Amino acid sequence: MARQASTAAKFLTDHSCLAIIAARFSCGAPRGGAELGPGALIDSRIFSVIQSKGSYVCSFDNLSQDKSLGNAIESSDDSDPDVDGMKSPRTVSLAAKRVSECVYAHARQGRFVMTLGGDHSMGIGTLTGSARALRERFGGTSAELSVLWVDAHADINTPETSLSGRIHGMPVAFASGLAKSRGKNVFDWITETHLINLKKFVYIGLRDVDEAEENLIKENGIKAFTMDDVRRQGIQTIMDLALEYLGDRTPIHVSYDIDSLDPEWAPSTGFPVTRGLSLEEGIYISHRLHKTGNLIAMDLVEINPLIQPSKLGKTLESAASVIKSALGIDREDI
Ligand SMILES: [Mn+2]
Repeated sequence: MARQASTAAKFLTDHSCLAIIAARFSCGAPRGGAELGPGALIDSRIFSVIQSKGSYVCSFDNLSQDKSLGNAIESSDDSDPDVDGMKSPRTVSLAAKRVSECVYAHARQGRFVMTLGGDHSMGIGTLTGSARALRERFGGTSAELSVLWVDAHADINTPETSLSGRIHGMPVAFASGLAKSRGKNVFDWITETHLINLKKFVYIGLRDVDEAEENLIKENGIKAFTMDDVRRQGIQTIMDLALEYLGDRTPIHVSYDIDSLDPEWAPSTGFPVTRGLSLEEGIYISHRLHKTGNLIAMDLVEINPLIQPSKLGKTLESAASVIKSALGIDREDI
């Protein structure tokens, strides 16, 4: 019998189950490798450690580009031509839909859902899956989803503002409805019930944001703490402010891009940016989220084992520390 997690999670009902979704996709990114991230993390045996601590029983779902998308859509340019500048739009849409359905199925049962990426376009799937499950479980706005997006990048471009057309830079736009469906098989599965509320959304760690993204953040009144803010005020104050902004009675989904950490701590990622969070700061964010008792889901994305492979071990260790802390393991006394 599994022991209950140390801080009772208020919005979970199945406290003993940790639903792990391996989102082995890189179709939203300009190069491959991120699809290998979930396997590398699982092989590092972090989840065996988590199970051995007795707090959770882990279940695994494997979603992958090869197997789950099958022959339905080939990701080659020929069979999945650009739509409004977006690259591989149907492939990414279908992958995100599968992630969304999988997250939803677990979250609907009141389980903690941990999605391992994969590129960050899968955030479209994770956030929409959580938002839909919570609307069904609690109805209306009484327990509307809050999101903490921990990332060097804002990932809020729309197809119109994106310079690259890569959907891993657009998940916040699609999950919030800022970017809409582009016709058949291009995010047409996203309905009102899937959408997150940008008034209940906070960024931490930003330091590489396009001008268009800055405008979108301002126009939509989104709470954003940059790395300059973290350096000026300290991570403790930033977390105080972030949690105060989101409020006490709200389920929280954290979407954690490993590139929020400084490349010193997480070199094996596609778009590293200097001046990032220290590992200690990254762990502190998770720790504070755990302590709220409101955390219901976590994404840990953008580990790319093909980049700086000799430093993959360090990247995985950092990711494991951040994950364990979010689950209340090993960091009880910070
Ligand atoms: Mn990201």
